[in-house]
Amino acid sequence: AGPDPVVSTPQAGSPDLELLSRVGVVDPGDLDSYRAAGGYAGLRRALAVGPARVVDEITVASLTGRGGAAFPTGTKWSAVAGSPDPVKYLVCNADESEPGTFKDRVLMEADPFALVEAMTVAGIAVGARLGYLYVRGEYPAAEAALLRAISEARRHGYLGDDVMGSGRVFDLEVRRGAGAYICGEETALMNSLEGRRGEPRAKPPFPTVSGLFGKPTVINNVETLVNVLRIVEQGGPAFASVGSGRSTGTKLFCLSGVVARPGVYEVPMGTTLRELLELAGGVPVGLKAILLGGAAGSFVTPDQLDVPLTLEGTREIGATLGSGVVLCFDESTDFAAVLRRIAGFFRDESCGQCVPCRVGTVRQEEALARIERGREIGGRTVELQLLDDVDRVMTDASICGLGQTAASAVRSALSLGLIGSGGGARRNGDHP
Ligand code: L3W
Ligand code: SF4
Repeated sequence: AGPDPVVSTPQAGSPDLELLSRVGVVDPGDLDSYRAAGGYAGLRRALAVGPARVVDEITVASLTGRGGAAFPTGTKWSAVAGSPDPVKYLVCNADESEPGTFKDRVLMEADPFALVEAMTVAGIAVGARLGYLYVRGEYPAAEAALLRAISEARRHGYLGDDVMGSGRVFDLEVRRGAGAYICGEETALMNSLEGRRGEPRAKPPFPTVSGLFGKPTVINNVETLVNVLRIVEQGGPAFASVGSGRSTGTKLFCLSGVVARPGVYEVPMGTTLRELLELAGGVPVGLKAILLGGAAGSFVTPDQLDVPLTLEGTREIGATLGSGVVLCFDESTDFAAVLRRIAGFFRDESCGQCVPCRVGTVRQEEALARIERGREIGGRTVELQLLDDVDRVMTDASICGLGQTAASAVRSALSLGLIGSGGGARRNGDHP
């Protein structure tokens, strides 16, 4: 039992927590162990109160997406539940690939029945009879745990033609990705599920209107879905009472880098970055900057550690919670090399469908490589101006989030002077 030892969860099994309370406690391969820890109480209640009430509870809870964009989950569910189309789908985006993100992996490997139960609640609530779990290709242990859990759930009547004797139909299928970051973008993921190239579609239409196979589709991140269980068990108002402002509930953060105890941590929204670091052994000695939110996020500096970890709080300092990445760097870091590596990642992972991203990610990496090697063409100011121009074009004209955020970390590092002169670069948050 317990999580894969590669990913540390220092708080695993703490009864005070919601998302991690069963991690390391339940045997991920044993349905009885899950039921003994309170499993399937959420689905039982959801079936008792009915789909409309469940959607209401999710809306009242103000649950927002935990994959990075923080869109209100209740809005998505209401739209699909209200669609007259008789065929609808539920999709779980488990293609966790944002560099520095490993929270969904812990949930899937250590508590897979929770995701299966949560998807059953979600599917029945929005009127879908089939759900797909799209699991990152590099997560074979998560896939195996989910396949086992689904098969057990089906065998015991928690999935299938008569879910828990309610007469309701819902089942799940697992699909494994093939290593492309872009397939975490929801419409590229749906194309991949349909057997097409994993390229994003233009939005709108949003998946709630035309998603998988052109049908109304709810697509949610793993952590978002697991939160659903607590909401149906305790009610929307109880969930909304935790957190701060628009940011309700708890959030998983992935701490890595020079932190003393790296791993996945769960804290109420509104906890400060400093308090989170304290849980992981304290503010690292010689801390220089933290990449918050992922490669598509921004750097924050030690004087910003009192920022509350909420959507609003991070926005105020030009950052984002993103998918919960907290990647710590100390003074020995060669930030030019880090930025060049991030830029190389986006260049590699761009699907190439649109010019601003296909060309911009290459130009960005080239300029950063020249800066890293001290081989600037026309001097540092000219290179910074080029990066700024490329940033503007990618942010404004790319089709999807990859191109739109490919310059985000670079922009913030330049504005904070992490690779020397910040001249010519915008400040964190100056640009959408
Ligand atoms: C119905 C409307 N639905 C928006 C839906 C939309 C999507 C969600 C968010 O992600 C983030 C970025 C990075 N009616 C709607 C609507 N929706 N308007 O809301 O939409 P959007 O477009 O704001 O964002 P997105 O493209 O889904 C971009 C992050 O994702 N990212 C990396 C992610 C990596 C992970 C991971 O590894 N776990 O999450 C890269 O860009 O932070 O903010 O469902 O359909 N009117
Ligand atoms: Fe593909 Fe990049 Fe355009 Fe997104 S922004 S569609 S990843 S080329």
